[in-house]
Amino acid sequence: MRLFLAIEPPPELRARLGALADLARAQCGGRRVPDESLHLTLAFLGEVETARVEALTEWLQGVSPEGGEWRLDSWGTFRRPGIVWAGGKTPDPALTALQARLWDDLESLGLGGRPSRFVPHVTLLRRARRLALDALPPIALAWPWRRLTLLRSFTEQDGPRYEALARSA
Ligand code: 2AM
Repeated sequence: MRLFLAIEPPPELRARLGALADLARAQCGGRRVPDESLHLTLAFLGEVETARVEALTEWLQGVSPEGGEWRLDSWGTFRRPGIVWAGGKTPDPALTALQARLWDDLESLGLGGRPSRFVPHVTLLRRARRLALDALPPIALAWPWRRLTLLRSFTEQDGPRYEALARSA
């Protein structure tokens, strides 16, 4: 099954990010990520054998990050898949340290796929037709976080859907 580790936004922030996604959709076209799917990916694991999921779940339940507050102050794009995202102008040190620590653990569990760079972001649009961010308003949001979620990704006709399998302590 296709898995990833993410941080999910608290409800109020989820709605605010959804409002940003609406603004971006009006400006750039493409597919808006539904509110319930908005997340910050920390580690994309790809296809993982079912037999490994129990060990992953047990590991995650023993992880207890200190948490932090991620400041979102920037729009961004990934050109090739036409992604428009919200994130930080500079990488958040606590998230960067957490991502590195998670990959150390994941590699000890026998999982691969550590990316060469990590750009913390929340994908708001996919397949945008225009990557025109200049008319969008400035972003100033704070995201208090602590818990991590192991999510399973399904592909449905209208895009990906996610199911939470486990959470950190
Ligand atoms: P993103 O939207 O935060 O960029 C679940 O599929 C999530 O994992 C996606 O939302 C995407 O995160 C990330 N993801 C999907 N495919 C990926 C890949 N091939 N490499 C890295 N991350 C990927």
